[in-house]
Amino acid sequence: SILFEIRDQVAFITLNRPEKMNAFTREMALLLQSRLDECASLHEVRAVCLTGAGRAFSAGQDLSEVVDPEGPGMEKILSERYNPIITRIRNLPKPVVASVNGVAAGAGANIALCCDIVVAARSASFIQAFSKIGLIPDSGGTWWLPRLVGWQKAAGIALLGDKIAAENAEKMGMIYAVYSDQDFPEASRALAATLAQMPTRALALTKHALNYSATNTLEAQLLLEDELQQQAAQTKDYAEGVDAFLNKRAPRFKGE
Ligand code: LHQ
Repeated sequence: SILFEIRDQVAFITLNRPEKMNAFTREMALLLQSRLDECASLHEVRAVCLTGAGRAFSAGQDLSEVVDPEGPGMEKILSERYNPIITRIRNLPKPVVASVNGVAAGAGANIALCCDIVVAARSASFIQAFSKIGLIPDSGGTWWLPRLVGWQKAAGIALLGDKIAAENAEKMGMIYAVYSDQDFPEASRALAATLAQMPTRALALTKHALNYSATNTLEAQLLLEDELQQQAAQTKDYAEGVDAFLNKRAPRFKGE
């Protein structure tokens, strides 16, 4: 249900249950967690690209599973399946691109939104489908939405559960970029490949700083930047970047 392939130092993770719009079964959610762990530990992986097979990115939790009387109650679903996916993506010391090929609904939308850079095909869309079935936006949705699009848009999107077309999502700052359906596969692959050739440790430290910016005071953030910058300045990639600049040549970063 999940494909995994490493190419050009990018780990491509493809949600692969296209006949059910890549809706997450328990097995799939746990498998995604372990693939993300692999991405964190494999030295050769310097960027991650998360996408879906077929016409959806993901329709979120498989709803046929939650009506199973033998299945888990609500008290376990988020803590066991989705919350660990979100924290893994945020704590992964490498950039994660959500390459949203089609509709992203429910937890599927919010897994996309927590990625570092979210890009989408023009025909893709985002649906906070939760209110339609009597739930609340989970998997970090209530945290990200007001930060990404502001309070009013966030409230409207969360309460109404409207379908937001990719171009609209881009205009309101929910996602980074939209590509035509034709350009999308190559453009999103190239974006991940570009990130994989960049100074990986500096990107990880940038990600760390952004994570803290949401809750830090300015003073605390300035201290954190100071500390992280000293770490960045000790990397080989920093020495390479400065040397390449001074010698007017292209840098060759190794992620070290
Ligand atoms: C599905 C699903 C799906 C099963 C499409 N499940 N089969 C947290 C805590 C606890 C419990 C619940 O969950 C959560 C987290 C969540 O994610 S809650 C939100 C769950 N997701 C939704 O409510 C979205 C449900 N899906 C849809 O609204 C539509 O399917 C979308 C808008 C995604 C796509 O619509 P269409 O393009 O019209 O496709 P479709 O509806 O015809 O779907 C194709 C097939 O996929 C169909 O199966 P079938 O056997 O009839 O061909 C759907 O039943 C199945 N499918 N989503 N979540």
